[in-house]
Amino acid sequence: MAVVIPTYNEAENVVRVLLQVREVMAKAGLEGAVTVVDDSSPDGTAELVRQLSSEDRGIRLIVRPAKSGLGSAYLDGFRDALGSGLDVDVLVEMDADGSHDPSDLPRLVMPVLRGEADVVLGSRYVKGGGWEGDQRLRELISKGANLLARICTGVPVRDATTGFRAISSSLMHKVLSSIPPSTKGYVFQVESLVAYYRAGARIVEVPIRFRPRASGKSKLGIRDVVAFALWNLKYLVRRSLGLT
Ligand SMILES: Nc1nc2c(ncn2[C@@H]2O[C@H](COP(=O)(O)OP(=O)(O)O)[C@@H](O)[C@H]2O)c(=O)[nH]1
Ligand SMILES: [Mg+2]
Repeated sequence: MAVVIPTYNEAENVVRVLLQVREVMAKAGLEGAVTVVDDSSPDGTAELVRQLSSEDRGIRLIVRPAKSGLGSAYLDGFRDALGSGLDVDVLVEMDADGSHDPSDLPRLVMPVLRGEADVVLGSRYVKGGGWEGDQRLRELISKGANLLARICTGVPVRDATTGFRAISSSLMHKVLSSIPPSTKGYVFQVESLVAYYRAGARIVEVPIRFRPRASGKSKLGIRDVVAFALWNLKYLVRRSLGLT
């Protein structure tokens, strides 16, 4: 497996999450690596990861010259994993900030490894999933975003914006070139999901508890929310006109 973690200014979080991911992988017998895609964070995130990667070959680092968005970070990480020559059967998207619990990893990847699913979404909106701590505004925005995405794209899932997911490598091979690298944040999550769905992927949801970020600030803001709404409305129009 290959876990891809995009980072921008996550120096206070990245070491903990990497060590936890590697521990969970070892305990569950999941072979592979975790790759951090850092956009030259001014807080020195990459140096911390480089240090760890010199001690553990299962920790890899890609440094890009400038902040270029979540979507292209994931795509660069996936391309690297698929081209690494390692036997990668499943790809995982995960945040660095502690919102995603590394101990959920086995539940996320096993359906893909067993051949039962092509995409597994870590879902806040199926039984057993949800939000931890005080994140009421984010929860409200997320629920609105998911309602909009379900109406506009027609993809029948509960949590289309989740950033904790597993994707089979063979599916990714098929769709990678059709996912626009330009899209950011929440749009990337929905646009990639639409690509999987249209490729005929078997998509399942497993419950996750989404925790507040451990330290630092969210990089996604009101602009991303507006861009998300506009993207969905445009998609709805194109879909209604039979243009997609
Ligand atoms: N490489 C890279 N990582 C990013 C960028 N924007 C966000 N991230 C990372 O993507 C993950 C999710 O971002 P976050 O700010 O927590 O979004 P939120 O959880 O929706 O508030 C975190 O690990 C961020 O450090 C970016 O432009 N480039
Ligand atoms: Mg976050």
